[in-house]
This record gives sequence, structure tokens and C-alpha cells, in this order.
Amino acid sequence: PVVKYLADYKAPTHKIETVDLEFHLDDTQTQVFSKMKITPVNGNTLELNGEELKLKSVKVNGEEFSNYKEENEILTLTGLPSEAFTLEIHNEINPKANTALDGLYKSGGMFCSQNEPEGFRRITYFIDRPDNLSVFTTKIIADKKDYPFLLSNGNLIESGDLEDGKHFAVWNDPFAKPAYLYALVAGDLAVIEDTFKTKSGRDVKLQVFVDKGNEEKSHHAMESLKKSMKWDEKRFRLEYDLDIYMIVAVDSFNMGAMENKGLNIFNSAYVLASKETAEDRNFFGIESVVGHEYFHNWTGNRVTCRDWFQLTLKEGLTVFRDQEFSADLNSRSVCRINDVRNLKAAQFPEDAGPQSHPIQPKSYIEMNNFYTMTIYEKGAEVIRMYHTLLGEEGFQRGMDKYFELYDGQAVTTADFTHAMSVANDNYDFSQFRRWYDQAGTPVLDITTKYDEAAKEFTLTVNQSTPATPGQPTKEPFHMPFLLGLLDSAGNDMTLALKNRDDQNDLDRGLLHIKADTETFVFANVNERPVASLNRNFSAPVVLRSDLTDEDFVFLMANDNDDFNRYEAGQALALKNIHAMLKDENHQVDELFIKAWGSILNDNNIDEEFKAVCLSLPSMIDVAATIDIPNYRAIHEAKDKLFKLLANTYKLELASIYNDLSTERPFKVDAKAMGERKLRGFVLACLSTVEEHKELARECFKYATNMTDMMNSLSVMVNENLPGCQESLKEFYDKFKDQTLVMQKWLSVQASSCDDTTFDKVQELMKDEVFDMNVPNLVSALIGSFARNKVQFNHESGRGMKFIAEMIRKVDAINPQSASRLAGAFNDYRKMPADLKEIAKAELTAIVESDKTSKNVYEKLSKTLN
Ligand code: BAL
Ligand code: ZN
Repeated sequence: PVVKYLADYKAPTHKIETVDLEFHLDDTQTQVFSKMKITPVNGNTLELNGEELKLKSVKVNGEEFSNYKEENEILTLTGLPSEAFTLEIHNEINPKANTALDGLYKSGGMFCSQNEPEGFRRITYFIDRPDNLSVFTTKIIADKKDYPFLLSNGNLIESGDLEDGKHFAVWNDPFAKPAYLYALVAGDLAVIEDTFKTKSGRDVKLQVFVDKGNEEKSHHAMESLKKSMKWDEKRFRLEYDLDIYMIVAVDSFNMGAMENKGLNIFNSAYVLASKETAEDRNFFGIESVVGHEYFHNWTGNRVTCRDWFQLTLKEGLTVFRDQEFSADLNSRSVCRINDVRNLKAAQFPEDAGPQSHPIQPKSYIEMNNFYTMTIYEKGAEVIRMYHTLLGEEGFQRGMDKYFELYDGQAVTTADFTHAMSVANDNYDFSQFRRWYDQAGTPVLDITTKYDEAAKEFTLTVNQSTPATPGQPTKEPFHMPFLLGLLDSAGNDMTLALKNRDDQNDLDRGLLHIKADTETFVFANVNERPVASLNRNFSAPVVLRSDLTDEDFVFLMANDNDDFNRYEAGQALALKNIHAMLKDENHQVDELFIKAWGSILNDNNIDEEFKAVCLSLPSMIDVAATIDIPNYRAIHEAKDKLFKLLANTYKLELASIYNDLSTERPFKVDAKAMGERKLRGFVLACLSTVEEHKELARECFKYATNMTDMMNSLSVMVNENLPGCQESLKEFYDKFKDQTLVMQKWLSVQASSCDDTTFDKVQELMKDEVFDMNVPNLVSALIGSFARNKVQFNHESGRGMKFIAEMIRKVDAINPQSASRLAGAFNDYRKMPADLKEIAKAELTAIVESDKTSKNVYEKLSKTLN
């Protein structure tokens, strides 16, 4: 396979100014007519991308043209005019055979498209790169009965009936855009409508299209859209620019959703929700993804990427924006904690494994492999660091400058940095830019010293970043490090640095870490302080410090930074789990048990924050610091600790559970969701206590919403509790026709650490609700098993052999879906020798097979390297 390099970037030789597309939709023989107005920029040879297309004819300036050849998915036209010309191409595609779901395909009974990053070349021949911005006009012709709705980007300018039961619609998008933002939908759908008045007084028509019968489940998405539009006006002063905004929900979709200009296409999982069918996390996820796609209208669409190496330019920034949106609308502390939990659970391992890459990668084989946690979530952390360095006002000045300089253009991450800098007195980001180029999670080793006589507190910070593939050594990063020093009453002391000039950010507790080793000496420190380090996780790093258990207990109770209250509890829990792994007779620290109980009994903290603070570190958090983790042992240690805590506090837990079980109206707000979250957590605790083993079944039977239902079902499945099998059956009978709910049912069973799970998964694959062609279902059943660390790493090797077989099978259908499964082997280098040998044989066979897609090839060849 061909490797593409950032260093090889060359500007396009031609610009497609406008393109008029005409589609004659047909399941297997869709005709595509494209008429392009092209301006030459450099030379008279034009290369157009095209994959899986049947070329029918080519005309230049209205005349048949034969000076072309088609090779390696490139159509090369030579001897073209050196002045502006028209190019007309007619080609045929087969949407029904398109199981890769890339380009134009059929999902259920409808036609829909996915063109980012390189799907448009599977529709017609084009300069399919994000720095070619064209004005698109689309005419769609299709059967009127089967496809009453014909949609594309922009404004509807004409529609009408044709012969033979057909009809047509013409759409024009006035904003020049790259082909990846192009969309087409045709189907027999239901629609809900609303309007939004923008701050300048324009009415925007809002439409959410769903399968008939799902109208009632689409209101939360519509409300989320209106909240997003309002929020972006208020916080970023950005207004929507077309007169219509459409969202279409489809069941078969590779991504979560796609920000096509004016016509977002969504995985139905991020549109449909009712209290009976969706969990609170789904309601939250819908709000955040609807926001994310909407925010792309400015960060992604109006200002887009020059090339795909710049993906984090739009994704890191837009994730940061959607995180802030969620934080402004919900509990800011809990949102931050959950974002960091997510980062540590998925991005840190990615950055420590074979797929590690900088947020701006330098090469790729298959771009689809780079829609990663690193580009998105670490990218968002990098944007958050600009925000921390510059403050909200400075950051917003930078954003204004970014749009002022680059609206309507395809730019680079360096352009973003430039805007942030010039808007802030030429702020020096030169060292900060290393975050774009160096992979790996930096480690901060921190030591502290208090000199009582001198009343000085010294903090020494040592930074290092582990080697990652292709990057054996690293230069130090510039990172913003928020800190507080707490006195014995828990108050923040006033900070004064003795040995440094950079005092100006101290009033907000901001230190700049730049060198490999930094020493900060604080003066006038009248008592030994407890240091609250890296508040709000201001730098996305692994922190190791000499704080004592007593310090952590103090921070859990007193820190004025909610994130660090949570983090202190995690640090203590981790210490205990590690000790339990070393010595199975280890007595859990009384200090930790007491501190956990204090949080449980603290009536001054809200329910959701309490639930996250009481949660134990994930298995991945524990494994991160172990060379060769034994996941079964980690699972057992965590389980033992959880049971100990639950049994110690069973009376308090039961009382909280009862309080939270009183009848209350169902609401989707932070308070109500927090209460359900804590109730679910407490239920999980109590279910490990002998006298409460029946509680989960009770909760399931009387549940009136999906959150309570899934909380109780997963406890029953994980703990193999009484009533588990009946509950699974009842659930199935009730929801078997609703694929999104069945995805939960499949996932909960495939995630159980129990040894019966392997056979169960084989059986579930034969169930009629499962379909290997639908990515959500593959992820729910096979993906959940692949992420089930205990069962994937089963001592016999059966778990990984099964996943290898599934990668091969799914790859033949949908390479993107298969490539995601391949991520299960990212732990390859950390496997025990016998499992590693099994994995090696399986992966080598896949990599060497000529049937393997480049998606899977790229992932697994890196894994083996
Ligand atoms: N651009 C792909 C989907 C998303 O990040 O919004
Ligand atoms: Zn995005």
C-alpha cells in the first residue's frame, strides 16, 4: 500500500469552481452526470480521484474527449486547455453493493452518503481533497413513491414531477466547500420541524428526518440543535448562515455523525431517544454530538482543512467547543471528570501503543484510520491548553482573528496558532507547537519540600515523554500547569514565587512548565501546605508525585478544585489496587475506606459528582502502569475492593438507595440524571452484599426508564444475580424490533467478564437481531467482546482467535468497521508470551493476506512492528 506524507503536500493543479451534479437514482445502476467549471492553476494535466466507478463518457468544452487514462484509482486527463474550461463526466455506481458505507449507499430503504474523508471519489471523478473548494448544485431524480424526500446541501431551488412516477429536486449550496462536505439523501421518511431565529433576526427552518414511527424520539435532538445554535451565538458569537438546517438519522453509518453543510447525516444512535428506550448517557451524547456537528459549521466548514494531516484543526477545536457546550449546560466539574476519564481510558493507551501518532500525523496509509482519540480528544486538550494559557477573553480574540483571516479557506494548524498568537500580543507558541508534532503522553515527576524555617515551599517538576514509534527522543513541551497550595483549613494560600520572574499568571494559579526540570520556590508559606497539582487536568499528562496518602485524603475532602478532589480519590484507590495485586492478603488502607465513606455521607455534594468520585479507577487505568497486566487479576482485585467498600457501608448505601427510589417525575436535566446515576452506582454496590442480591431484579421489574433498566440489567449480568436470565428474556421480547435497544442488550452480555461469555457471543451472532453489515451491531456485540479485557485475553487464546476471525470476516464487508476491531490488539506488546505468540500468528496471517484491506493492514502491521 502507498504511504502518504505531510511533507509531500503540493497545491492542486486545477480548481473546480462549480460542479453541477445530476443523479438518476437506482439501487444498482445509479447514473451520475457531473459538469464542472475548472480553472487551471498549474499545467494542463489533471488528475481526478475515482474508485469503484464505471466511466461512461468524458467531454471537454462540450466535445467528446479521449485523452485520458484510468490507473490506480486516478483518472489522468492530458492536453487540457490552459484557460478555464468545462469538463463533463458521466459515470455509473452501485449503491446497493456499497457495504463499506463510504460514498453513496443504501441504508434500509434510503439512499444516503458519507464522503469524509475520501468517499466522494466513490460517487464521481473529482479533485477529492479538502483544499479544492467548489460551489455544488445537485439535481436528484428518483421514484416519487419510494423516495418522496430528495435532499442535498444548501437551498432547494426547484422541484417537480416527471414521467413514470419519478420526480426531481434541485439544490444549490452557495458556500464553496470541499467534496467531503457534500451530501445526498433520498428516502421515504418522517420529519419533525421547528424554526430558530438567529441573533440578526433571520428565521432558519430546522428539520429532523427519521424513519416513520420514530418522530416522538427525535424531539431531544431538535431541542439540542436549538440549544447549540443559541450557545454558539452567545459564547462564540457565531451565527448560522443558511436558511435551512437538516439532520437525517440512518441506522447504518460508520461514524457517529457527519457535518455536511446544511444536511447533517447522523447515526440514528445520536438522534433517537425516549425515556423508555434511551439511557441518560444517550440523551447526553445526543446533545453533545448534535452540538458538535452544528459547531463544525464554522470550525470545519467555513474554515476547513488544507489536507487530512490537519484533521485536528477542525476536530480538536470542535471537540473542545462541544465539551464547553456540555459543561455550560450541565455540571462543569462532572463533564471535565468524564472527559478526562475518557481520555485516560482510550487516548492514553492509544498513545502508549503501536498506533501512537502526534495530533498532526506525518504519514498515513488509510486516512480513515486517523479518526482517533488522539486527533479528537488529545487535540481538544491541546486547544484547552491555548484556552488556559490565554484565558477566555484572549482565546475568543484568537477565534475572532481566526475567522477574520481564514473564512472561506482551507488552512493548517499553523494558521490557527498564528491567529491565536497575533490576537494576543504575538504570544510565543513556538515551543507549544511541539504538541502537534510529538506523540506520547508526557510524564511529570513532582517532588515537594517544605522549609519551615525559611517559610518556603519548593516544587520540582521533571518532565519526560516515552519513546513512541518513529520518535525515540522528545523535546520538552510547554504546558500550562494550574496549582493551588492549601493551608490546614483547606483554603488556597496566596502564591508568590521567589525565584522566578514569570509572576503574572500566579493569581490564577498558572505555572508555565517548559524545561525538562523546573523548580518553583514559593515564599511566605506559613505552614506546610498540601499541593493541589495540575488542577482541572490543565496539562494532559501522567502525574507522579510524592504526595502522601494523608495529603490525598485531605484533598478529597478539601480541594477547591473539583477535578482534583476526584483525582485524589482515584490516586488512593489505585495505590490500594496495586498493593492488592502484589499481595493478595493486603489489608486495604483504613484511611482510604474512611475517606470513601466521607464522600458517600457528604450531603453537600451533588449526586452525580458523588457517583463519579466514588467510582473505582477503570481496569485500563490500573493496567497502564503494569508492564504485562493480568486482567483477570485486576478484575478480581477491583471486585474485592468494591465489595469491601459496599459491605462496610451497606447501611448508608441502603439508605441512599431508598431515598433515591421515591417516585419522581422523569426529567432530562443534570439533577435528575445525577440522581439516577448515583442510584445505579449504589445499586451496583448493594448487589454485591448478600442480603441485597434480589434488589437488581426488583429494580428491573419496576423500572420506568431505560437508565434504571440498563443499570439493573448490567448488574445482574455482571454479578450473575438471581433473575438475570428472565430479565434478559423479558427485555428481548419487549424490544426486539428496536435495533438501538438491542445493541444495548447485545453489548451488556458481551461485556461480562464471566467465562460463559465466549459461548454466549457465538450464540448471539446467530440471533435475528444481529447483522454483520451494520457497524453499530458489530460494535455492540463483537466490539464489546473485543474490549472485554478479561475475555479477549482469555488464557486459552480463544478470545483473540475469535476476534482475528471476525476482523477477516468484517473486513470483507466494511474495512472501517474491521479496522476498529483490530484496535483490540493494541495491547500486543504487553501480552504474556504465550498469548503474544497466538496473536502474532493470527495477525501475521491477516497482514500477509492479499484480501486484507489497507485499513486493517495499516493497523495490524504497526501492531506487529
Ligand atoms: N467529521 C467526522 C465526524 C465528526 O467528527 O463530526
Ligand atoms: Zn467532528
